[in-house]
Amino acid sequence: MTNSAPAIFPPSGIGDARPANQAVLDWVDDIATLTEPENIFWCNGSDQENDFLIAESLKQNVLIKLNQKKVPRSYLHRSNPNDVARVEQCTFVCTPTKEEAGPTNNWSEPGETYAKLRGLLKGAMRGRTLFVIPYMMGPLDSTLTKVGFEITDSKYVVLNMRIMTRMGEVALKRLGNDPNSEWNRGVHSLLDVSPERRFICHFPQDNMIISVGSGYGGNVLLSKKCLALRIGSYLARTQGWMAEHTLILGVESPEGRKHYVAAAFPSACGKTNFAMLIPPAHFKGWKVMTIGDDIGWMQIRDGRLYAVNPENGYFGVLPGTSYQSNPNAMKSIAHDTIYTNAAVTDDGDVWWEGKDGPRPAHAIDWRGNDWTPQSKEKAAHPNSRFTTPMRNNPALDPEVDKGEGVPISAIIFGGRRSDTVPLVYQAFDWNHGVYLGATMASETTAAATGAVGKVRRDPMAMLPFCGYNIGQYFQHWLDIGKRLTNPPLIFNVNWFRKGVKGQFLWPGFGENMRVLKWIIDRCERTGGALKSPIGWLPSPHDLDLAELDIDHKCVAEILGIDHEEWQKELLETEKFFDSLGVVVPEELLEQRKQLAVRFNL
Ligand code: OXD
Ligand code: MN
Repeated sequence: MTNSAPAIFPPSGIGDARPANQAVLDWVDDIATLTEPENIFWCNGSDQENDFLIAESLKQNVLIKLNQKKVPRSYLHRSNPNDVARVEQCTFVCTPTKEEAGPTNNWSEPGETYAKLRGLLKGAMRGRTLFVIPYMMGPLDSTLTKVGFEITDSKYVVLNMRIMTRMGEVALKRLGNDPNSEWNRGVHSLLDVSPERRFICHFPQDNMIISVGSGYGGNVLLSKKCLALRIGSYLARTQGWMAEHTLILGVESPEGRKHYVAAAFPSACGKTNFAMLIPPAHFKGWKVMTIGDDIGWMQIRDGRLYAVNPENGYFGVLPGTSYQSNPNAMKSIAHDTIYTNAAVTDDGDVWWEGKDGPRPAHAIDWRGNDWTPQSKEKAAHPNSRFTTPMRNNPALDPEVDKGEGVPISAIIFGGRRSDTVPLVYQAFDWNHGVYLGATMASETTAAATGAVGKVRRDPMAMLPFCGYNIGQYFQHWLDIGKRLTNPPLIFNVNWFRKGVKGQFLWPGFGENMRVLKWIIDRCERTGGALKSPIGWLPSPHDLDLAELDIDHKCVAEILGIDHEEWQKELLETEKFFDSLGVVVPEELLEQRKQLAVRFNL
């Protein structure tokens, strides 16, 4: 089924959009000679091409038809059950030396790795179609925008890339004919979708990605984690900009004053929900609008940071998404969406745990088996996903295509922490903020294979995505700060703190507007705060809690700092910095020392 990818033969006028750039043609020739496909399909991203690929995918069971009245022009894909999440243990940064990849990346020597991958790719596309996808990351007229080409033998990848990137003619135009222009080479092959032959390899110096053995989005939509973050962060450092795992949202007051904030949370910690937040009734006239839900590319202009969203769609987590948690996401995915590893109800609708309404009495689960509420297994995989165009989002910010980007007033770091970390606090300055980002931690989720719920340090939510040495990455943040005359304020948030009885202390979702409002007040220099050892903390009356049904004790608890917990936290950050070795910049060690002093330790 999804493990095989038989060749398809398009009618003329489809699949023949050869680019003019000789460097691309030569590279495709090389990969085609190696992989020996049945035919080559040059994608142009047109509607006609998309319809053809959907029809073929339905024939070959790569897509499953849904009830078109319930979810128009939407389809389900079931991935191989061994292939449902990002695989960090199979992800490599292949720099000439191990030091360049640094202590947080798996490293493998480029020469040997190319040889191994070429061995795996030899004849890998026999009997299959080789698709060439030209795509562009970033708005049409942005100086940050990058062009990439992905070669793949998966129709699912082509269909998803069309949603997630600006694909086709625009990318070819942007690239032009100069054989020396900068563009990313990405090669993907399903091979036999075997975990033993699954490698996601990045060659930053060559602007090259090779991903084999997987069909899961995060491993194979090479535009996203591979180019926009891993290779992107490498390019960003050498070119003086930033590629970050951040949502970007705009927030407008009833008076029409607008701020943009970027927020870095690890995978499956609510970036999409925050980016699409609908303010509660109490905040009449306030609007939150989305620039992006996962990745921000930022550059300095006039001493400020300006951000663009390089993507064109959302690849979000389904479980827990509902009209209650995220109405804008629900409206976005109501049509023209690809669902991956969701369940299907008897009337052909998609279903996942946490969707509105009662659980269906019967469904077909994500593996294709019968499911009832009595089943032990989940109906949808915990990392089941939607791929949907950003233009479906009713809260899309009007500036989303603006090439120069939007000015960032605040950067927010956040993770899933049951204890220790208060609801929100503000760093004293940029370098302190970099320390907050560098030491942030979060409980792991189903977005990557491995244990769920384990606290791990995830600096700037970039642990799995920083394409070079993490120490140099920290230094890059510090260096950017030196170039900013009007830097964003930096905050840390934690929606997930629990009380003694294990209950969440904060309602989250739309109510996070109250925290966002305090952040905006701080940016406008109107919000009150208390100086604490960890940073500026709101007191309960600095937060607008009107019309919120919350126990005052919970508010005090969620804003509280427990000295014992912070003593432990300081030890953990020391261990973390020690584990990174000599690469941690002196400035961050100093920040840690000062924090200890503020706690009288
Ligand atoms: C994602 C992730 O898919 O971070 O965005 O895993
Ligand atoms: Mn992400």
